[in-house]
Amino acid sequence: LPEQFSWDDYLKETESIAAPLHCFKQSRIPPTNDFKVGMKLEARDPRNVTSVCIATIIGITGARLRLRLDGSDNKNDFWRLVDSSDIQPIGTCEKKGGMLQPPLGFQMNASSWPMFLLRTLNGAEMAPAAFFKKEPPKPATNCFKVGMKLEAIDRKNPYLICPATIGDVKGDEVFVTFDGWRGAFDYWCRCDSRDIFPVGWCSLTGDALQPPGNNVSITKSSAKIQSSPSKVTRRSMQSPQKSAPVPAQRGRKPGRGKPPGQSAV
Ligand code: MLZ
Repeated sequence: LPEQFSWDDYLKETESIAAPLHCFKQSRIPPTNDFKVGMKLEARDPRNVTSVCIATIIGITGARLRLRLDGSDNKNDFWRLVDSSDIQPIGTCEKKGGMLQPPLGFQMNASSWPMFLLRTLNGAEMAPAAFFKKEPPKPATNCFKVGMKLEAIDRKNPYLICPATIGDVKGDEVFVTFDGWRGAFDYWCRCDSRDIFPVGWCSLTGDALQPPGNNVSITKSSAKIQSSPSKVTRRSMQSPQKSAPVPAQRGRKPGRGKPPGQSAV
């Protein structure tokens, strides 16, 4: 069996520190996830954020729900924290005077939406209001510093949470770099993004934290053989930028897209 990833060891090996809890828009203690597969709720359509739609819980992972919009296909599932402001109990939209909308890419004729809505809600198991948790407050400032470690959602594979390093800081934004993946999955996000978590989050929620990519695990085993890691080993265990600068990706935004030969899935 492969050795289990340990943040304690990894922080020592990489001589780095974990980003402090107060940097994140996450609750100090992850919210409990009482939801069950099959329950329905209202969710903002990620592809059409002015629409509130009906969603069904397809899966549960840690403090997150895997959601599928009713009337949509199975190719556009998305994940939300139980304390996300993007989800609410069924009936909330109507109470606020709004109307439930068909999802972008509604599979049927638009004229069949009212009947579809009635049918999908008929006899549905609705997620109880008490299961929805209040969104945590925003951090007062962007207090991330380059080199700090964190856990982050891989936006190309959003079910995965992976070890990451702050690669850059600009205003309210941070550049999230994924350890061991040579820049292929890196992205900029706001410091109050719900996609980034403090070190230790997954072990608290029961999520499976992914191990760092190969660029790290290879050097990790060589570090053991050599008893004291060489300079090269140490550097390659840090964030991708510091170790192996990714060749300029012409015509692409920095951090988006992948270097040749590396598959996204
Ligand atoms: N199947 C993919 C997963 C990569 C996940 C990387 N996360 C930062 C691959 O092996 O390319």
